[in-house]
Amino acid sequence: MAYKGLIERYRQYLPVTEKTPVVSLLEGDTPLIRLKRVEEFIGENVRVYGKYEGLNPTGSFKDRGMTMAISKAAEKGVKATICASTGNTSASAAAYSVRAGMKSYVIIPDGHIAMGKLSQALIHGAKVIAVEGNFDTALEMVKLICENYPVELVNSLNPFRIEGQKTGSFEIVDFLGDAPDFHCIPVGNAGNITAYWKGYNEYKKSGKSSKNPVMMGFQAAGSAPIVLGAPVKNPETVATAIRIGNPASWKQAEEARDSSGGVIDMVTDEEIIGAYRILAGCEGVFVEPASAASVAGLIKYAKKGYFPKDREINIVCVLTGHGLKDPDRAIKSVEFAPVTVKPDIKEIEKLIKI
Ligand code: AN7
Repeated sequence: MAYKGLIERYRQYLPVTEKTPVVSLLEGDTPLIRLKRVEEFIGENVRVYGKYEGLNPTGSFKDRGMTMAISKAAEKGVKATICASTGNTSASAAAYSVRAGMKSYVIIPDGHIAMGKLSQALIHGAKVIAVEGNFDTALEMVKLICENYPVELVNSLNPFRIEGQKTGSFEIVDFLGDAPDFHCIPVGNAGNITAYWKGYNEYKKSGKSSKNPVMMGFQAAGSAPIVLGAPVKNPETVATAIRIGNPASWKQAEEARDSSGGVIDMVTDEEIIGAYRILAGCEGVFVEPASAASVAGLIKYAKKGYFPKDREINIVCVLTGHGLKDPDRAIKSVEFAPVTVKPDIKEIEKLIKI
């Protein structure tokens, strides 16, 4: 049967009824790609998979939550949505809102949004407001607006976002036949780790899996409030998507870590860019820097000897967003620029070494 989006596929696990007008762009159903070159860093007993969420309609995992949030908003008769965003939420909110005939407002930290994401919010017709300050300031502003205006909050504080995003776990279990042993994921506002953990637990309860994975969340070193145990006033990282100093789902992320026996740790920008280049340059998988935090964390923990050697294990890394979101970073991350030559075949032949 033709794929109809994640709400239709997982309807029985989601808070929707026949009355919910489903707003979908056929999100979800993303591939789990075996990452054999990454496995070389880990060990022969390990299979590593990347859940390539960059293949969602707006290029990130946010679409999973947004199809739910906007469908439920449409059910209520909402006319306008608002979010604070490091970029991907705004791209997704703008696309799904316009599809549902709603206005969308997005508040972003001035000067720290990757070009691809900003272009999406604008072309989908969102009213984009840049505030001086970071994501955390933007989210505070959004919460205040929501107290005073009839506008729907579509950040992951909206519980329907988490409901939609938990389907990522369902897809992983459906593909592997059981939950993986370890689940590595970037952590920013901590909605996604919360959602995956909820999904794994619900699937286990319904008998679809026999175990839960150990949850391993990774923040960027310059934006690691959960690791440090205190909000970070001026978060900094090349991974602008996770440049967040005071995550909304902080407690839930700690809960996922503690009840799975996992970790929330940090990776440096250097480690993030290293993993970013391995994924694109060795695996053919182009992700945005924040997404590479999951693989950077995996490599860091493999080096420490964290993973068992005495049995076969499956590890899933969530690759949360597409590399084309942030083309500037890709160009800055490589040594070679295009070489310009005269239109002379000899000139070109000099550069080709086969
Ligand atoms: C590619 O768009 O917070 O821990 O406003 O875009 O659920 O916040 C994005 C977050 C990881 C972190 N990877 O997820 C936003 C925003 C990518 C992201 C995260 C984000 P959460």
